[in-house]
Amino acid sequence: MVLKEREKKVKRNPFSRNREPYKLLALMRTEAKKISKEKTVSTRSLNFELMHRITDRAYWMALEMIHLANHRPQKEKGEPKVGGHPTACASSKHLLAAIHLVMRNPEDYMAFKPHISPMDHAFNFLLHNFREADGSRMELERRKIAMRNLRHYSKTGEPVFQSYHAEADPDSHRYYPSGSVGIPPVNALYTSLGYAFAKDHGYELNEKPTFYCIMGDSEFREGSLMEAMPDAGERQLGNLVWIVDYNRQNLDGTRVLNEEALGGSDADRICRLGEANGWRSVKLKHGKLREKTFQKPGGEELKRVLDNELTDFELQALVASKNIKLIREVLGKKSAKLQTFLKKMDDAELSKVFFNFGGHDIESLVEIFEEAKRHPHRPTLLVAYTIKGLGLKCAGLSGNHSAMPEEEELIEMSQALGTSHENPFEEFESGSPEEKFLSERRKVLTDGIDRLRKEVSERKEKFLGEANEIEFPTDFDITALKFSPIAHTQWMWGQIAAKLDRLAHENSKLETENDKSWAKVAKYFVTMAPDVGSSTNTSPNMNGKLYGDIGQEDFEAEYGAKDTKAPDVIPHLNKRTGHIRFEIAEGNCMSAAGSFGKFFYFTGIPFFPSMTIYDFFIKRAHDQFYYNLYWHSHFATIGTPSGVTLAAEGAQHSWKSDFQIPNCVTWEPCFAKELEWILASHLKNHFTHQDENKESALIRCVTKGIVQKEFLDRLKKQKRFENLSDTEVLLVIREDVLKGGYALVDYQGFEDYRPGDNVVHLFAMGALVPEALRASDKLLEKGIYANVFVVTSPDLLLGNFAYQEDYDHLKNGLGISGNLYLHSVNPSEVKTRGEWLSLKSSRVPIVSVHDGEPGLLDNIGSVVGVKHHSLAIRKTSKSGTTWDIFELHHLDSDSIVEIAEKTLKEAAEEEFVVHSSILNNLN
Ligand SMILES: Cc1ncc(C[n+]2csc(CCOP(=O)(O)OP(=O)(O)O)c2C)c(N)n1
Repeated sequence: MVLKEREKKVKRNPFSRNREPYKLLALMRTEAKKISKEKTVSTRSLNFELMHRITDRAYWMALEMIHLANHRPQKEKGEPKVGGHPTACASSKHLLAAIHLVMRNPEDYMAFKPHISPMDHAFNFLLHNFREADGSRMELERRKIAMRNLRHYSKTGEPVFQSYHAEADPDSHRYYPSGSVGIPPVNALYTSLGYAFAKDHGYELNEKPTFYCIMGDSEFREGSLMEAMPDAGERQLGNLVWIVDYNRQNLDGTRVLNEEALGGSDADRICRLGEANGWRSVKLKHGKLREKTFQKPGGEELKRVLDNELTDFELQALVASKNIKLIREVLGKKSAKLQTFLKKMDDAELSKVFFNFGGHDIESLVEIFEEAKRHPHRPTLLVAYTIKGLGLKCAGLSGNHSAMPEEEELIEMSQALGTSHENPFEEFESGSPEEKFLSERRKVLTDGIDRLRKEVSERKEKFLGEANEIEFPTDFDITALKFSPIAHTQWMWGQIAAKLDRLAHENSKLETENDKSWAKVAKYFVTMAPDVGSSTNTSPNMNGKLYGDIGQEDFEAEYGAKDTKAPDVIPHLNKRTGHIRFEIAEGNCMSAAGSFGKFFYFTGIPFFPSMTIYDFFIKRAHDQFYYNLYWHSHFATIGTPSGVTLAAEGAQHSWKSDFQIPNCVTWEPCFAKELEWILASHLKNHFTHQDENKESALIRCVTKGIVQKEFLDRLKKQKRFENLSDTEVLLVIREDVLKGGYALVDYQGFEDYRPGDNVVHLFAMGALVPEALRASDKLLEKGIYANVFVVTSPDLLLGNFAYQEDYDHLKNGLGISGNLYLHSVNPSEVKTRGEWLSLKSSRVPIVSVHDGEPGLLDNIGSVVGVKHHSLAIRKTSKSGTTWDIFELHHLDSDSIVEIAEKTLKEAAEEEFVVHSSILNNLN
């Protein structure tokens, strides 16, 4: 159907002389046939009644899990409630049943809304799909312990479940962590793109996963999902299935929408949205029983009334009433014709029909999921009508989001099911049809997962074995640097990215040992950008090398209309491509970086995505960024340009996104060489898997040119480097750069250098280092020795990572201390109090200067215990030259000089109190 639609479109295209679209169509057709043969199951052979019984048992187990989590014996007074979401589990239970009991293949991925995780655990429990941390299957007794430990903190290694899907859960195989709604389905989308990218780049992955994502109807209002929808459509991600659990309720209650204004229900709006964005949309309102009823004489009127005469709000009120007499009356009022038809059904029958919502009909769901597989180039969006709390007394009630059934209700349920409330996690009896079915299913799913995990882990081991043989260079040998006296860090990023892109090309000339080493891994380096690739110096990676398909011919080439001064932005599906272009959709690009950065974890292919983004706009993708880091994804974010250095762009752009989140190291290099070292080290650590808890890098780059010569010139003036060669000096400094900071100017050993008297430490970061150098020179003219320390990573030198090591590099590496210095004792200034003498003394004070929020560097003083003034961005900015703007924020060299003198004076006012006997003893 879709193929035909597409064929028609291509034929109608008056310009389609190019044969490529037709080739593509042929390919799509063969693939579609193959997939429908390989993967589809005949629904006729399936026993759906039995699956409903298994689902009832699984649901009851999920309720017991939540009940146990909320009734722990050790609960202390004042402890916040534990919670859990029985009603959301009910609304999704049949969606999950169709996936777990029929559709799910070992290679498939699941991104499900957070609060249905107990339902997942219950199905996985029955499918023996729990694993120990080492990947081995979990034994029954430990599986039962895990079921009792929802939302429990494991103190002695007992298996537990986090509140929402988590990588640490025993059943986490190919689940996306959940918690923040609206994000995981987008990550699933981009993992799907990752598979397409891997396939088009010749990687051997013998899997064709489907990506199942379940979300709530209110969740579906999340901007992140809207942002990603056109991307999935255009990129033809046919293995993606988004399922909206359409229960017409959210946390705050029933969703009351203005259907008149929307031109229909929200379900209709969602379906239109899907179609408009290149998806196949399916609205599943009615279950099989209703469909059968509609076929009876007069039944079509029931369908018409249910489809057209009830708003969602009215429908929901009837569901919540659970009053079948009222339901009969209301339906009858909508259509006199219908009254006669309804009379043919008694209350029990009518109730079954009325409450037969499509999203609770496993058979209908399986049919739709099967159909999705027959459209390998079009993602599927399913809107499934469900009932929140189905099976519970609170079903459909507006405020039931966190409602818990009372213990009596659970006991009643267990009696109806023939199970034991005291001993809830018993499997079906051996020999029962349910157990037989589950045991067959385990052979496909759980055994298959074992095989897949083995395959992936062998691929990982093979790659790591090879990577560990590589002598990773410490830089990229960017020769252009030698001819670029003034260069900026964004330029250097472009040089490195372009070089890796060149080396990724199989036929590239490998001229040096450096080339040869990087060439072994360069193909895994993927660049991406949300419409800022060319303005962040990434053009060489883009030019004719964008990955993707346009479904039409290159008219620019045909009409001789190529802009030869700009990168060629026609995408291709070939191996030579290494850049993924995004619209202005920072969230999408960030999620893609996260998903590609998890590729090694899932498949053993170690992609290292690096995205450029204007630093200011990282906050647009903050939630996605956090998700990626929480997920330990391996990727680099190049925030560039950044801060007020972007003065020409004015006020709004000039604020940095300064955040500290675990698993990410933030960098802000100044000299181009620093960036080379930083990226080289990150790549090496990624490929050799030495980046635990530092999987991601956020690197701030700027477009302000820096005189590169100053780097070595200043270093070589230091007394400690007097007899060392350039290479030896750089070797020492590289180590410090990678630990978070280094001394660029160090007057130690100079004549008349007196800490506690005429010495101040200046800490500077990024583009403000030259200002600190100028200030240091000016201070020297005034007889003040101002050492300049360059902060390359605030995280490593002063943030969480430093905290874990008691600021070792700051204190011991750079030698910053709170020592109190006493230079000379001028008898006229000594105050005496009895036998105690009070002497004037001082420590070496600190001034820091950086382009960012004060909190980034303002703890140096408190860490070592000295006076510290932090020059930073404390107000919104303006347009102007960089110098104007540095002055506006008091970051310029004169402001540094002024504050350094003031701080020195303040520091000199300290007093050193000592007992006279100590001084006497010293004599
Ligand atoms: C981004 C985000 N915002 C808010 C929440 C808190 N929250 C969890 S579930 C929920 C309601 C979800 O409603 P809906 O999407 O309709 O799903 P339902 O629970 O009705 O199945 C909310 C607001 C969250 N987890 N993530």
